[in-house]
Amino acid sequence: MDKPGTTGRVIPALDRAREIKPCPLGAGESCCRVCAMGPCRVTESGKGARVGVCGATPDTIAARNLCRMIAAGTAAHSDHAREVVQTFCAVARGTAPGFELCDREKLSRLAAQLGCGKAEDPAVLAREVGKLFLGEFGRQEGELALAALAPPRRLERWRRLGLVPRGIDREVVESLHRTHMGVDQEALHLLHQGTRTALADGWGGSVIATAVRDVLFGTPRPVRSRVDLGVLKPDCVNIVVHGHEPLLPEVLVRLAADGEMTARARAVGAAGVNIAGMCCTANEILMRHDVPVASHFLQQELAIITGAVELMLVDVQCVMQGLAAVAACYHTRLVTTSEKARIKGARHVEFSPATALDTARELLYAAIDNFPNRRRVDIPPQAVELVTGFGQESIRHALGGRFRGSYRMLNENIINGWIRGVAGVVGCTNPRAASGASHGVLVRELVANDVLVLVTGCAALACARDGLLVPEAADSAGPGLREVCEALGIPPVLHCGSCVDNSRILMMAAEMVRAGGLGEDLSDLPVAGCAPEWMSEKALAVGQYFIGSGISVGLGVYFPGADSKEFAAQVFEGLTQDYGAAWFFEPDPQALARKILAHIEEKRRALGIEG
Ligand code: XCC
Ligand code: SF4
Repeated sequence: MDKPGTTGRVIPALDRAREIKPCPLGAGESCCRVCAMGPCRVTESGKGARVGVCGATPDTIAARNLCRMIAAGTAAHSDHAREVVQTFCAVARGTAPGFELCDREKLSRLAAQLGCGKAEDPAVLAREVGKLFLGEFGRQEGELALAALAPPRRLERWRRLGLVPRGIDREVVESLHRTHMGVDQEALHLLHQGTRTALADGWGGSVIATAVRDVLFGTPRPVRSRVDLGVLKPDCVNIVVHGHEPLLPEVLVRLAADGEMTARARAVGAAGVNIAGMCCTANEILMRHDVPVASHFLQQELAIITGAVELMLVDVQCVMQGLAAVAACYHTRLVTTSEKARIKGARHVEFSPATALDTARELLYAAIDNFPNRRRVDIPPQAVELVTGFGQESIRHALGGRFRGSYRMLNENIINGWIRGVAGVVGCTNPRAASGASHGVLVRELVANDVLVLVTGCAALACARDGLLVPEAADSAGPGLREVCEALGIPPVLHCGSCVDNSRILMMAAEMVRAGGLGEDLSDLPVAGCAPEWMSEKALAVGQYFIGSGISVGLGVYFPGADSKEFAAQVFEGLTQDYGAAWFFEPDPQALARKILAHIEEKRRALGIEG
């Protein structure tokens, strides 16, 4: 693949990762670049400085770096949430013609839960809910209203520790302030602020994003679909939607099914229009419309390399700049759609709620018109079945059994030992890890030991490619879990959506506490989280809000700043005292699984249900 103006070849991410070695300064050691007396590289042992020019110690620098990464991750999730709420408000005002309030029942439930009134008119109710949600971003004092969704014990603990987030934006700004040169210089104090910020993501921005999209586009129910590059169709106009905001893709999916588009596609010699998802946009439209998935983060460039993609639409987050160079070697049109994000070499067609229908139509036309420009097409034939669509509502239904309407039956199955516990496996795929392969190894081990696994993000897509998201995968489960899955007809690994949908996992854990029998706080539950192939700062925000909520989290790849012993002692142990949970680090997927299993058994023992 030759590319003019570069070193000669365009190499996708996997090859680039081989060429570029990770910087050792950034990973384990404490590298600080927050002021121009540095950058300072400090170590606790061996050669080199013990403190930075300003006197900052390695643990302070490591905590400061982590806090900044959490703030960035929180900002990403929450700014996405803001975008969705703004569209939601526009729909409520009647100024977004391409959208409607799809799940009105969830809207009423939300309004009741949040004390937003009982208006009969859904538009009025939506305006109230939208106003409350928008208020959560700019709140200056008091408590995030959504923090009240946490179990009372957890909320009490947060209050005692001063961890209840005020406003979402406020926590992000304060984290950036505190990590500026010469402000907060005590590792634990910084970590607490990291937690408060992350909680504003987990119980704030992410809850808002999930709830609002469910109301707008429908609350997911179990559906079947397919994943991998084989979902691209050689005889169709292929459009890949990539990124995180499902707003424009929702309209696009609807419009593509229109007879007019099929007729237009036929006129250029194609059989029709085929839409496939990538990364978390994929998870969104997969969950709600069973739109097939071209796959996870690491496959974005490979989709274009099939030569079969007429148009790739990208919005925000996890979009590799390398796409532009790869697209330039093919006929693929790369289009950026968010006001926030542009890529040199890509065309920009901006999404706005008011004109979404026209924009979607224009993009569909552009894709169809591009079909005759195809050159060689080479689509790998693989595509694997999966079942998706699990959230707190559908899991309550699927696992409800005769106790329909509660999590009682899940808890009963955990108490009687058929299911040992629950693990959330989340996050990205990373060429520094086994590029998606660790998920299969890890999850198979968990499932074989009767742990029910909930997956989101690219971890979910990696598991799907591994064939783990179908009911038949129960064959590889331990005898207890297999029995439960077979009785209910569900897979042992439940796809719960995109990365902001990690909020669904939190809500499910809160429901488990509410259903009784497994303690009174989230930290009592035999539950753990992990992100074996994380790469994005968002994954750290997610991990920190799980931990702040009482659920321990294992990280793969590397743990930033872990060479500082004092910092490591805090994040891997010290936090337990305050939160009842901490991080653990384990890059080997098999060993990570064993650590999660040990953690679950320890929680069971503490609950007195080890049998
Ligand atoms: Fe991005 Fe959400 Fe990671 Fe995938 S999992 S690489 S963050 S798309 Ni969120
Ligand atoms: Fe170095 Fe301190 Fe400046 Fe960081 S803040 S770059 S440790 S002098």
